[in-house]
Amino acid sequence: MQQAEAVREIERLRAELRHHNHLYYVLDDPQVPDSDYDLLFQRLRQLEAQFPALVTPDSPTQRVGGEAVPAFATIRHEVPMLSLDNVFSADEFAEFDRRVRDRLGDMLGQGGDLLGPPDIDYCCEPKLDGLAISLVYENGVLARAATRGDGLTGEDITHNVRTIKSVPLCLEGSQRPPLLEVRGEVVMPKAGFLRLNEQAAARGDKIFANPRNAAAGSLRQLDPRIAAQRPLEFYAYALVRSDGLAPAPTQSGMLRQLGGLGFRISPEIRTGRGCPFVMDFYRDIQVRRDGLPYEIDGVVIKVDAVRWQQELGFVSRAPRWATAFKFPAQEALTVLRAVEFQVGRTGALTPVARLEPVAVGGVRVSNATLHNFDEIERMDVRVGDSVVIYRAGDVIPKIVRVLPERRPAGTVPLPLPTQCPVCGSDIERPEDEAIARCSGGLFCPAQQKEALKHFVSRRALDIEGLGDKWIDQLVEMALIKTSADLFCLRKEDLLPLERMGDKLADNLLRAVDRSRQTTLPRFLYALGIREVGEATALNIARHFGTLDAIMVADEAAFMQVVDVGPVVAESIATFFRQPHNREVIERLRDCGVTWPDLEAHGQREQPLAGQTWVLTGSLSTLSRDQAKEKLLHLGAKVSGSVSKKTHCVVAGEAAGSKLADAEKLGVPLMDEAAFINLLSSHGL
Ligand code: D41
Repeated sequence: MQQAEAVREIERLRAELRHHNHLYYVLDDPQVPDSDYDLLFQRLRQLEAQFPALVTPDSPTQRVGGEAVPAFATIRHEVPMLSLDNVFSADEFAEFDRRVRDRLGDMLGQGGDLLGPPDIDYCCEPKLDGLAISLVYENGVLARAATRGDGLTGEDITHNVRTIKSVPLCLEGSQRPPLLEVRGEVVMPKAGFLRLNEQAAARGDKIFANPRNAAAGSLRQLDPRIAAQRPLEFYAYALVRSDGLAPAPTQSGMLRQLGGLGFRISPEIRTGRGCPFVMDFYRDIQVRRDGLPYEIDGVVIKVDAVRWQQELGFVSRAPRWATAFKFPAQEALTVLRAVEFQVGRTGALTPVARLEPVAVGGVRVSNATLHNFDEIERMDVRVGDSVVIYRAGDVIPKIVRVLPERRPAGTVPLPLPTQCPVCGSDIERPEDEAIARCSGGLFCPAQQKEALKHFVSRRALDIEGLGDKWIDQLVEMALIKTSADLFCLRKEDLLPLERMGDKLADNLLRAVDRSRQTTLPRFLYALGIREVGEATALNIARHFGTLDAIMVADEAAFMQVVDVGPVVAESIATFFRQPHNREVIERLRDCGVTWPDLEAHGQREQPLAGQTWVLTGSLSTLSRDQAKEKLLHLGAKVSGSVSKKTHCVVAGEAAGSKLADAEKLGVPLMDEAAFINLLSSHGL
């Protein structure tokens, strides 16, 4: 191929990839299947390898993370990065609004007006809890990215920011302004943060206290390949320099302009008039806070008209025309009173902090998690210490910091137990692991209780009414030890329990009886094998079909199951090798626990092999990812767009253009009920 021809094809590929990137990462609306995207990407990579001189820094191939930098350079902000003043209550916001109107009233000569200064239009934005950064584009191409630093100079983090998919490497649209500077927030979405911490915990690595720290830590890497693997997103909120572009007359117009240039803008932003509008916005966002994909710590309220912003100006590096209206704090300072160690189903010891009660974000907190032994050692937390606790949404509060300067005299490092606090068995803690476990196995009453609670839970054998308090009593009175003992319980065993009555005992026994008839996936899940959740249990059941086949399988055989890797395979194989586990299983079968065998599918049985399916709209019983996974299981390809070749479109609630496409092309449609039927007919 001639260079000239390569230039043309490379340009075409880049334009197409940029377009799909924008649809996917900025607009959340992919239009082609991932596989199509991959093909374009590979073709571009191939051409760039063939013609290295044609590689440019704004090519979509340049996001993966290039060379590490030796150290961070400093960058001076041509336009200082301002900070925001805070208000914490409706009254304080009303004062802010009053000040704004008084000032504008004076300046506009309306100060003495009988009606007083008019209501202000405000642009209301969620206050993303991430890191403020600044991006400079030269001739439409990302040239530099910097942290806020002290507002005047920040650190050069261009190498890391290039890896964030929602940061355009090259501006959208036909205009190529010579110079453009955009400010915004880098955040790590909650889901990505949880996944990142789970992976870190599994490896015994340090975990991040919150998504903001995780985002900051990711941007502070010298090696961009690390940042490239972190789930970061960028939301733009200000255009501070734009040579050659007509300036928008309002903040909301500027945000639309940023959207047009290819930036992601928070979909929550609203504009409206006066204090009542702002208060409604604040309360609405506060209510929906836990459901948002990223953490926010308040809202930012900005005078919408740029003309009035200019009239209002700044005081000591903060604009007079904007304020952060914060939610009540999520962090609080309190004192650690004691630490207890709880033993979980698999013997894992979780340190639980007992605290001097304190209000965090409007909720009274007296317990917090310390995660594991590593965390205790890392923080050197001691009884009597002042600690900072953090509570986000519906998750368990955690201790994030110790304040050593407030440590009282005479404290000692927290002794870590070497014996299980419940059964006295030795505690095992492999060298390279953060998690310590009781070695007592099912001899440990704590593990017995947790294993039984799991066994009877709704998604396992579903023994209705057999709640935690009954299990606790039954184990404490030595009436049951293992799940098989449940099926030997008689009425006279139950009646002596505290708060038990004749009728309740009958109901419980009936529920136990009913649970004998179950399914193989439920039974496998109920066994409580480490690493085997519901999805894995289902995959194993479908792969082998019968429990006998599972009980003779080895690690290599388990590795053949969909989504089962070496760690999971080892865990399953180890479980079935233990004689006492085999014994409990035999007893359960003797007690009449039974299920219909499944057809062994292995990996090959794929009824939808060769078909392409499309999902659109939302399903009430499955997430998009779950639905996709199940279709993949059945052998289908799942595509993002409808074409003549599509075999079927599954249309959920509020299905949009894809539904219309399907109708136009005459592609078969399926509603949620029919789809669920199809899945269950294949045991999914
Ligand atoms: O979401 C935010 N964290 C956010 C921060 C936002 N939505 N708007 C902001 N606007 C500004 C001005 C008005 C100064 C352009 C900000 C920030 N500043 C900001 N973030 C960190 C320091 C200042």
